[in-house]
Amino acid sequence: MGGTSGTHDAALDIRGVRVLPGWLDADEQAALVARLRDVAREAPFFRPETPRGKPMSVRMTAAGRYGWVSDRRGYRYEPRHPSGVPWPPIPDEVLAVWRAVTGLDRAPDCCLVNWYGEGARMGLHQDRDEADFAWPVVSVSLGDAALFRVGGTERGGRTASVWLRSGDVAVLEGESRLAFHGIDRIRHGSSSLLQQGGRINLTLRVVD
Ligand code: MD3
Ligand code: FE
Repeated sequence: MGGTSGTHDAALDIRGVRVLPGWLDADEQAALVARLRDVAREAPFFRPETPRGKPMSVRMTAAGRYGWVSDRRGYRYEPRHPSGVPWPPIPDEVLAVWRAVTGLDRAPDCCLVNWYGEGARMGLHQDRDEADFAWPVVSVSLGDAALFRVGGTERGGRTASVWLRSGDVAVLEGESRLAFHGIDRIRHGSSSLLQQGGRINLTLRVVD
């Protein structure tokens, strides 16, 4: 997958985040979307609430041993979808991306699926609900382009931005693992990959 096709651009480094533009070709992207439809059939997208009860603009679901959820009880990993069903397994095609870009034998525990419709965004935050920050995080972008912003490990520091496009893969490891990051906006309608439009981001993490 990806690296074998030889058609993608050279990796770029943005504040320690390794971005692999065009890692997935169009057929690979379409295959992933088909697998994600299967996931969403078993574990439907839902709109999490912040602990203060504000609905998030991003819709979410997950696959794997854990999914990330947020509601008035706080942010946390859970072994089940809010409906009570276990999360479906992470699709093999997704695991293959993780193995190819990390070289790790250890599989991720969680494939968070974020779906950004028109106007959805994600504010600057750190990912720190996992037990061991030595494991990398891998992100796969599908559908509309997104303006991704990443800073340092302190809130309020200098940030840099890059457009993530469909098929791009980002690897967060080392110093970038605890960087503040977010999605400022989506270029709605910039891709026709998703029937419903918008952007899907897969975030692969080792949780415990
Ligand atoms: C940088 N998602 O789900 S993925 C998230 O595009 C999240 O949906 C964004 O941030 C999205 O938590 C960004 C890229 C990403 C993921 C984890 C990171 C960037 C990261 C962890 C550390 C630094
Ligand atoms: Fe994050």
